[in-house]
Amino acid sequence: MTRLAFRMKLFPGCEAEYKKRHDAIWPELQLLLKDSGVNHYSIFLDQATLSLFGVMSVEDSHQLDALPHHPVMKKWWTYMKDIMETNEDNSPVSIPLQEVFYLA
Ligand code: RM4
Repeated sequence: MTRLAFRMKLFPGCEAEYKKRHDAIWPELQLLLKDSGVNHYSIFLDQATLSLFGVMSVEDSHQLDALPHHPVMKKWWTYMKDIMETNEDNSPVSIPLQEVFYLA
């Protein structure tokens, strides 16, 4: 099991919409993430900077390699691109974070 964390960026004024879309996350995306070995996935918002901090446990990080190519993931990223910073392929700009402390 590995813990992964990353930072993304929300556009100003999109805080409520971001929360609303995640409260109604598509069941097929939930299933895809679970099937990819993702557990305990949280996204925290820093309201001062609009940074989004994603934190997750994964059984094997290589299981995530196929995710960006999956139609459901691509559809979600396209759906989200109007409210957050994205790359050319619509995936969110995602900066990996280094773990410096963990208390189990
Ligand atoms: C985020 C972003 C991430 C996705 C979560 C569910 O806004 O699109 O890539 O894993 O939603």
